Amino acid sequence: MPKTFFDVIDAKQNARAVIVPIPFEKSVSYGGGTAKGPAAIRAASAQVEFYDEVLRSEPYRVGLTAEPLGDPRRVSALSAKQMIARFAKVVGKHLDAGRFPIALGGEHTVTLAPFSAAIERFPDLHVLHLDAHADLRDRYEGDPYSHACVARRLAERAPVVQVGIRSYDREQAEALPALPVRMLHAHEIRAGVDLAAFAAKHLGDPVYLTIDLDVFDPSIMPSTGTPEPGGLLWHEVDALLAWLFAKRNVVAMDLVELAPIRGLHAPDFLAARLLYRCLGRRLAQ
Ligand SMILES: [Mn+2]
Repeated sequence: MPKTFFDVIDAKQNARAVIVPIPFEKSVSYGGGTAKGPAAIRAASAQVEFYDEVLRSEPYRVGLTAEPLGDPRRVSALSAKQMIARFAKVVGKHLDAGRFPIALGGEHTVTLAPFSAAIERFPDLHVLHLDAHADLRDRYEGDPYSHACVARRLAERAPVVQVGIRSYDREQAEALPALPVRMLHAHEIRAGVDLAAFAAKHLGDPVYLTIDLDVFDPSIMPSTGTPEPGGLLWHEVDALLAWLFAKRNVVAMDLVELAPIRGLHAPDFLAARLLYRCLGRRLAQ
């Protein structure tokens, strides 16, 4: 068995966190490949040191388990509604067992599965959404379940705080004032607006966290379907996560939109490292 933190850190009986791969890819708008994201993160996770130098601990020791990787073709053959229903049930089962679920996409639409499970159990849920894109379209090419509409679907059910945004159209800009959405642009962060202070002011509790990996700058995260220049860097995102997990009750999260590029390992490793850091920060609570 390969030495991966998906495999090695398997404590099914008393696991406090669970990784739920959802290799679903349906509504590609530019580059594809997100169905291969979970497998690439698992492969990269074999290289992650179990000792976290920031947290000064070995997060895996508190117990981590994972659902099977799943077959990308079979999962992607589901309709979005079927995918949401199936994986909401899987995530709900783990929430009821007291575990912290992290779903791995797949395209951003997969967020609606763990989010649905979470808000059924935490009706007062708030969303923190890290992304380059606002994803606030009501429909995209006629599809309300397109990855380009995910934040709009979330905002129908919970207040949303968006961070790192640097791409949306006029229709979304005009819809924004009427939506329960607070947006912090990437250029405002670069101009010195403090991420944690913004979140502290606008983000309620408990929290669902969704991270579209294209929130990172393409220089460190080129492996996404729709990269945008001017993104966030590793320590900026980690500082926000440090604040978040210390100050809010994060009940579930996802990491989506990794579209691995063959032979380019650094972005896959970034995703694996981010996953491990989130687990460590959550389980240290
Ligand atoms: Mn995005």
